Amino acid sequence: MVQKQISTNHLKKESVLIINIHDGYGHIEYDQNEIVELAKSANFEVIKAIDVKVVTPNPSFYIGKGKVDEVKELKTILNFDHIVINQDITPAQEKKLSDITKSTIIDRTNLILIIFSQRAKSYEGRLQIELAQLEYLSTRLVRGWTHLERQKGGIGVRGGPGEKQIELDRRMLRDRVKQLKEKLKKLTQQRAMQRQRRRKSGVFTVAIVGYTNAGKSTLFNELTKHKIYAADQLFATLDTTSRKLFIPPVTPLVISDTVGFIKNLPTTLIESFKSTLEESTNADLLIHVVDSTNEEKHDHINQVNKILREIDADKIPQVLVLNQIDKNNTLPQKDRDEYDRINRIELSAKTGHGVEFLKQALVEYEANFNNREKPNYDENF
Ligand SMILES: Nc1nc2c(ncn2[C@@H]2O[C@H](COP(=O)(O)OP(=O)(O)OP(=O)(O)O)[C@@H](O)[C@H]2O)c(=O)[nH]1
Ligand SMILES: [Mg+2]
Repeated sequence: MVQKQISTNHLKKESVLIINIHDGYGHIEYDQNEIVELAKSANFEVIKAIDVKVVTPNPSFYIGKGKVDEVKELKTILNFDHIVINQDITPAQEKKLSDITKSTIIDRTNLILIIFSQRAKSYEGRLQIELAQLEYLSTRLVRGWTHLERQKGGIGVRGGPGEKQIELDRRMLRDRVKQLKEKLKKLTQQRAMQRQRRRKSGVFTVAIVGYTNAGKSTLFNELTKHKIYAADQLFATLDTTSRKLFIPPVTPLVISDTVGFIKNLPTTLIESFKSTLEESTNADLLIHVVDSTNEEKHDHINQVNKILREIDADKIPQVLVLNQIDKNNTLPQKDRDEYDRINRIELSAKTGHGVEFLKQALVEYEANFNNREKPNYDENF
């Protein structure tokens, strides 16, 4: 039994072997670069990535027996700490694979949970990630939750507490889940009240949404001259930040930077982060940011729209922002739809080129939204 625990704030980087699953016909469910980026974003050192063909999953290990032997051999040579697998495998397969390779197994959901737990800064964010982790653990009965309690933020605990211990853990887990849900409910109500106040005052609210690492925070910073952490890593932003934005001479609005989306965002996370995601659901306009240089950009756009549908935000007007045009040296551009609304902008959040088109779009949407004589706001408010 492997007793090793995945710590989430590594002083010394822990190392991982990545197993990329594909079906042998060039079809891969997940982008291979993405799983490497996810592992790096979780602060792991990626020692090696191997491609493994799986046509029919092996019931015991998910990957075939021959591959299991290869991984065992790699373990003796490379001595990595954990195995990251770009599939969500069953708890039973995970346990068998872990025992035979003497490594902790981190599936895609667990990896995303680890990143979220490292990033959560706000009180609400921490409650949300703890809830998501516990919901994830509750499906994996062999894991000892009490260990998690001792090491806050830790996840992926292996080890075999006795039956009694598991029962005890289960009860504690249920109690804690209940407690967390109650605390989060209160916070959600507070947020709803804040939004209601905003609505009453007729403030136009805009949410910047998009795939992780598209450049949402960079764009938010460029628009608001704020300094949110923006970095070349997945899920750099976890907590929603809202700022008032005055576009001279008249438009006052509230703009929010939000958590990034990813393909098949684990449902435990969607559930737990509902109130954060609701910041988008309740916006009057969405700025959907895409990294225009990413080969997977069409898939990313579809994935983001899919999640927006899941959180009932798909009816909100959207401006698609194709970001990072500086990388291709192309010129900023704006397009309008059949109602003459700006619906697509090519810009660079980094250099600021084309951001004036976005500001123009915001002014127009806001004017439409309020459809009223606008008061003369002081530019320097
Ligand atoms: N060259 C170039 N790089 C950009 C541009 N916009 C963002 N980036 C870079 O892309 C990376 C991700 O940017 P962020 O603003 O953190 O992206 P995000 O969408 O907020 O990402 P998450 O919060 O992790 O979901 C950073 O390294 C930015 O410097 C751009 O217009 N041009
Ligand atoms: Mg961000």
